[in-house]
Amino acid sequence: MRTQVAIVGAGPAGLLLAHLLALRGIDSVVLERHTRAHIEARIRAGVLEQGTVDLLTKVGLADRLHAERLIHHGLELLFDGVGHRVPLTELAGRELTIYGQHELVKDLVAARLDTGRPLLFEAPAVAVEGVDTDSPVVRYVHNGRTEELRCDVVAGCDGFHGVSRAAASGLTVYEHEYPYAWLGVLAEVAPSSEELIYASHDRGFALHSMRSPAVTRLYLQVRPDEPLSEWPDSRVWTELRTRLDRTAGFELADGPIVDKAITALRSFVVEPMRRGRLFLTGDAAHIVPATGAKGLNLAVVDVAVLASALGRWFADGDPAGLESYSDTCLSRVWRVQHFSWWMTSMLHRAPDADPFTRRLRLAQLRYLTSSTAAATSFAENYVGLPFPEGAS
Ligand code: RFL
Ligand code: PHB
Repeated sequence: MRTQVAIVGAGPAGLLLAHLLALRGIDSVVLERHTRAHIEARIRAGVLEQGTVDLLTKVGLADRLHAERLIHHGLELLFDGVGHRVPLTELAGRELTIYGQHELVKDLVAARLDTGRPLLFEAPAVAVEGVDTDSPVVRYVHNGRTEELRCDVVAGCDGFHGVSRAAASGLTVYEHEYPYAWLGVLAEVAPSSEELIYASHDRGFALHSMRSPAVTRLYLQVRPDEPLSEWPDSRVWTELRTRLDRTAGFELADGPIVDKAITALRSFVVEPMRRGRLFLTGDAAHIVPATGAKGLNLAVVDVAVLASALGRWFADGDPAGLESYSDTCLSRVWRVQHFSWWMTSMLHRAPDADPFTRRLRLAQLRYLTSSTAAATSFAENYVGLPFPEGAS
């Protein structure tokens, strides 16, 4: 098989890239290791920046999103038993959308299949070769046979555990591990608050989020090595009640837990996000801790920049966009990396933290919730900085 762009991975990055390329008349083949059912059921992100929604709308992928999403204009920071609302839209002029990543993936898969262009499930890429030549090859397994996909360009959209990053020798890796992880649950119960609640408690961080008027998404800070078996549903609810407790007016409703998983928090960046004809996007190139709700939004910016650069290159051979791809994306990635690290450090309790560090975190929370200047800076980052030029 031969195509213009071989896309490894049918997560949000790979599927959106395929769509943006098709709009420019560029052929691609998408290879996905899992089944359609698996990727459409994988519970992950829930918060979309307005820039992300604007792009999805512009390219015709947001009909169901607009019908089903929840729009948020603020969030709550809870500490010392008192909630403080941050009016995000009032401060930063943009709104946020709550729409499950797996719902978006369903929309993207349907749009791709509608075009009749190739999207292969259960087709894991096993090697990406020849990225320093002008005719790279992706080897993949499909129906028990190893196949070759020849192309002009490879887009590595295969997430943190994918294979494409390994094909790019000479990258510099920047990494930071956190001494905690998130236990996330999805519960069939109406949200107990209209907005997200980020809670900093002496027992650790907790987050109250949602997916719809009938589904709540909740997270608890846990140890990275903690087995899921230590968290029966009853313990999850008790711990959430403790950490989300406040002096006045909040009752956490519980309901059946339909998904439960522990996810490590990690900061990770490779530089550059390119090697020859291989371009890395989204989680394949960078991971941010989930506290700032930014991973999916970053992936969307990467593929918007890449699609536009590939459009210019295939149309008239202009390499300028491809040459600046990595720098353009990394500039945003590092801003978001800092924001996510800062928000994570402010809200989590490190297991070995001394009383001095705890006081610093509290001082930061008090400043953020009492100074308009501090809250505005937070809001500007949380709602998402404007997309870079050339991302469309
Ligand atoms: P993905 O989604 O991991 O997709 C990669 C795809 O590649 C496939 N794959 C392969 N396919 C073929 N051959 C191979 N060898 C392959 N190896 C892997 C995989 O099966 C998969 O289908 O990466 P992508 O597209 O870059 O998207 C990134 C986002 O998924 C990620 O950044 C977000 O989920 C992060 N994130 C959040 N981001 C937000 O913007 N807002 C949020 O509210 C938010 N909350 C979260 C999150 C991530 C979380 N977890 C579980 C990591 C909350 C959580 C708990
Ligand atoms: C979610 O709803 O999954 C979510 C919300 C906010 C975050 C992370 C995840 O910061």
